[in-house]
Amino acid sequence: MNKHVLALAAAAVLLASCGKKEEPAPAPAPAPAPVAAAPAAPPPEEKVLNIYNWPDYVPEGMIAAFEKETGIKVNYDTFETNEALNAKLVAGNTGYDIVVPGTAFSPAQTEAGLFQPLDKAKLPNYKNLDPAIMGALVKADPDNKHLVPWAWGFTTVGINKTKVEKALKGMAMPENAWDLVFKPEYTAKLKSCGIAYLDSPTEIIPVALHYVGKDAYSNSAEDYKVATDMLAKVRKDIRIFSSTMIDDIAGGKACVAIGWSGDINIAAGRAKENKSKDVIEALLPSTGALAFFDTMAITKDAKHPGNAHAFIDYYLRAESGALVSNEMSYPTGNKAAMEKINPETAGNKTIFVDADYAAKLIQPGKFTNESREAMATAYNAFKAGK
Ligand code: N2P
Repeated sequence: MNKHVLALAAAAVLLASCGKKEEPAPAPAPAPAPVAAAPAAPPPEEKVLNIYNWPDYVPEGMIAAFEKETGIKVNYDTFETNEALNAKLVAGNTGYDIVVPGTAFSPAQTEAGLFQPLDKAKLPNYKNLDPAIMGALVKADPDNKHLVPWAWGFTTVGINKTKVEKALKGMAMPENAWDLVFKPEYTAKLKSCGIAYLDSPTEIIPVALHYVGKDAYSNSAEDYKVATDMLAKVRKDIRIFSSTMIDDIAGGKACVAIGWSGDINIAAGRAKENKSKDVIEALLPSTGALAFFDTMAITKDAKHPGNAHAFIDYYLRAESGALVSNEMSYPTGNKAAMEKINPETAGNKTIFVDADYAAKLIQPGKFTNESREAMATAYNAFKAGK
C-alpha cells in the first residue's frame, strides 16, 4: 500500500514536470504572472480538544501528560454504550473531535460519512500499528482511512469465584461459562450473590444469539426471537444492568457478569488492592467469546482536527499503547508497544489470549440499521420483563 502510494506520488510528480515542459515558453521575458492569491491559511486552531470515550479506558495521567506537552486543553467526556455514542453522531454537531466507536457500530458510521479521513502524514506513529489488527479493521473501514485502534478485547463472563462457588452449593461449574448467565439452573442459584449484564442491546443480544447457537451477528428477526425467548427465562434473576460494573464486581455486589475482558481484569486487580480475599476471574467460555475493537475516529465536523491528529499520534506512541494494556488490561493494537508491556499483563491469558482461544473468538460482524432497531426493541422488552 505504501509502495502504491509512493508510486502514485512519483507518477504525479512526473506528470507535473512533463506538463511544465510542454508549456510554450513565451518569447519575451514574461512579467511575473498574476499568481492567484494562495488560499488564506486557516486560522490556527484554538488549543482545545474534545474527546468522547468509554469510561475506565484511559491510563491515569495520560491526558494530563498530553496537555502538558502540547499546551492543548482536553475536555474528556464519557459514554456508556455504542448506542449512546451513535445517537449523538447521527444527530451531528456533537462538539467532539475524537470519538471511540466499537465495531458493532463503526462500519455503518464509517459508511455514513460520520468520520473524516485521517491525514496519515500527520501521524508518524501510525507505523507502530499492528498490521494484523489493521487488517481486521478493514471490515469496518475499507482501506483503513478513518479508524485507528484504541484497544480491543472481548465480551465474556466474569466471576467472583469465591462467591460463585459458595452460591452454587456444591453444584459443579458448567463446562460452558455462558451457562452461568443464561441457564436457569445456574442463574436461580447465582441471583443470591448478584448477576450483572452489560446494559445495551448490541452487547447482550449478540452473546445471547451465540448462546442459542445462532450467528452472533445475525440480522434475522426470527433469530432475535429465539435469543429473547431464552433471555426471558432468566430475566427475573438478573439484578444489575450496567456498563460500568468494575466496582460492582470488585466490591462484591455482583458475583457473575456479562462484561468486557479488561474491565473484569481491572475489577480483579482492584479487589486485590482492596485486600479482598475473593478471587475474581475473566472466563474463557468453551464455545467462544465475542471480540470487539474500539477505535478512534475524528468526527466529520470536528473543530480541532489538527489537535485531534496530535492526540492520535501521541496515543500511537509505543509508550502510550503499553500504558493502555498495563493499566486498563486491554490488548493494544500497537505492535511497537508489545515489548513494553509488563510480563504479568502480557502473560495473562484472559487479556492476551493464546492462539487456541484466539481462534475461538467470534469476530465482529455487521448489523443493518433495521437489525439494530429490532435488537433494541427486543432488548428493551426483555429488560422490562415483557
Ligand atoms: C470500558 C471499556 C469499553 C470496552 N471500560 C467496550 N467497548
